[in-house]
Amino acid sequence: MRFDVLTLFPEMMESIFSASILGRARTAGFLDVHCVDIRDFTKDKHRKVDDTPYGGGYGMVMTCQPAVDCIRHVKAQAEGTTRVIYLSPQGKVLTQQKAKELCSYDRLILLCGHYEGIDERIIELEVDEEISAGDYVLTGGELPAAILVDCVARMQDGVLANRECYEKESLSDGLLEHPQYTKPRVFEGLEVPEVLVNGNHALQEKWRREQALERTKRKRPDLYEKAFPEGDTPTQK
Ligand code: 21W
Repeated sequence: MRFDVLTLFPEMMESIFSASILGRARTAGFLDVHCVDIRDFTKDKHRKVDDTPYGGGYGMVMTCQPAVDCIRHVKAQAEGTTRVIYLSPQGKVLTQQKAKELCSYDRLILLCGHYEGIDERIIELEVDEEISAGDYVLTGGELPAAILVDCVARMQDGVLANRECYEKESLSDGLLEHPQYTKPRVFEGLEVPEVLVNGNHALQEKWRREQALERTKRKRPDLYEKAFPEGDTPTQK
C-alpha cells in the first residue's frame, strides 16, 4: 500500500516514518510512504499558503491553490484505487474497524491542515472523506495522519513479524488484552501468576480469555457492552 502525506511539515513527518517498525518496513520494501510539501506547489511569489478568513475571525486559513494542485499532482501519479482523506476535527473518529476498511485501497492520500483550517472548497473539490483522531484539539492534522498511517500500515503484509500480531490482538475482537509478564518471576515481592509459569497451554488460554473479559468489563465498560449487548454472556472458548 502507498501513502502520500501532504503537509507543510514534511521533515517532521519523514522522521516519524523513518523510525522503528515503520522505518524498517519501508527499508525492507513492504511499505511506501511519501511526504509531500504543499508549499512546493504554491504559485505565490512569497510562497504563501495561507490567508486571512473572509468574514473576519482570528487566525489563518490554508488557501485553495497549493493544496488543490498538490492533491491533483499526487493523484495523477496514482495507479489503482485511491482515497483522499482530510484529517479534520470534524471527521469521523478513527477506529480499528475504519482502519481495516481503508486497507481495501491501493493508495491513501492524506491531507494535513494547519492554522485554523483549510478553505472549504478544497474539501468540496478533492476530498473523499474526513477523519479525526479523537475529540480533543490539536494544532494540525500531522499527528492524526501519522496515527492513521501507523494503524493501517501495521495491517499490511510484512510490516509486523507475525500476522497474528494484529489479528488476535486487543480491539480487533473488541476486547482489551490480558496482562503480560516477563522475567524476573518475582519483582519487589510481586509474583507472576502461577498459571503462566506452571499451567498447561489450555489453562493459560482460558486464563488469558478470562482476564481479557474481566479487564474490559472493569476498565472499558463501553467496549464490553458493545461486544456483549444487554448482558449476553460471553462464551468461554
Ligand atoms: C483545531 C484546526 C481546531 C481547526 C472554523 C471556525 C486534524 C485534529 C485535526 C485544528 C480548529 C484531528 C474554527 C483530533 C484535531 C486538526 C487543528 C478549529 C477554529 N474553525 N483530530 N473557527 N483533533 N486540528 N478552528 O485537532 O487539524 S484531525
